[in-house]
Amino acid sequence: MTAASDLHDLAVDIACEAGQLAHRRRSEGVHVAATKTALADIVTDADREVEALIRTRLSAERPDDGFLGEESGAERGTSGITWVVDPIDGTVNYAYGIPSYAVSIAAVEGDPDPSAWTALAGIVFNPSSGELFHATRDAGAWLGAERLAVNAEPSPAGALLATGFGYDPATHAPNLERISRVMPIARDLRRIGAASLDLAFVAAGRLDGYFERGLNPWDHAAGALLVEEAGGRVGGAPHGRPGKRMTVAAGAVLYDAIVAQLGADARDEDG
Ligand code: LIP
Repeated sequence: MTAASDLHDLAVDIACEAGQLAHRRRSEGVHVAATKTALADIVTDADREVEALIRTRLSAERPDDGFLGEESGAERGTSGITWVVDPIDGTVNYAYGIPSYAVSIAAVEGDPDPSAWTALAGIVFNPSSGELFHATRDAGAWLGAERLAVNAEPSPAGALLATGFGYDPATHAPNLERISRVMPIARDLRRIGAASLDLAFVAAGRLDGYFERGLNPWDHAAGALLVEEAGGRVGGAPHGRPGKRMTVAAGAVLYDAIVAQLGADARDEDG
C-alpha cells in the first residue's frame, strides 16, 4: 500500500513541473485549439500539452494507477488509486492573461467517482503567483510551509463568498437568480474564474465560502481536500458530495447557511 505522503510528494513534483510549462507557454502566446461544450468553453494547446506531461510522468512513475483528466479522458487502473487532473483550471483566465489559473492534481482512492472516492492528496499550484496549496489526508492543508485554516465564522458584515458560472449561456440566468438568493448573507461576492483556486482560497481563509453549480470532478478534486484538511466542510449534490449539481465549501456554520439559501439547488431530491 502506498502512503498518502508519497502520493502528495509526487503530485507536488509533477504540479510544479507542469505549472512551469504552462507559465512558459503563456509567455510565448496562447493558441486556442478547440471549443468544447460551448463556444465559450475553450481548450488551448497548452492545456493539452500540460496534461500530456502530467499523464506521461504519472504513468512512468505509477503505471498501475488510473487517470481522469479534463482533456484526455479516463483510464481505469488496478491499484485502487486514480489521479484526477485539471492541467490548467481557469483556462479562460489563462487565455486572457489573467494570472488566476492553476494546475490541479488529486490522488483519490476508491471508485473514480466524486460521490464515492476518498481523496488522499491534493495540489493546487498557481504558477503565476508561485503559490503551492497542498494537502494530504489527515495531515493538514498548507500554502507552502504555512498551515491553513478556514474562517470558522464569517464577520458580522456577512460572508465574503465566491462563485462561478458554467460556459453554457442557458445557465447564466439561473446562476444569477441563485446569486440573488445567497447575497443576503454575503458582504460581497468574488468570481475568480478557477474553481480550484476558489476552494484553495476558502482553505486559506481568503474567502469565507464558495458555491457553484456545474463543476466537473477535476475542478474540485484537489481543492475539496484542501478545504476539508483546513477544517472546513465541502458538500453539495448529488449524494451530499461536491458535484455537478452543486458544490458548496465553507466553515461549518456558514456551510449550513449557504445550503439554506440555496434550498433545493443544494439538495439531492429535487433534481
Ligand atoms: C472552469 C472553472 C471555472 C468554472 C468553469 C470551469 P476550466 O474550469 O474552474 O471557475 O466556473 O465552469 O469549470 O474549464 O477553466 O478548467
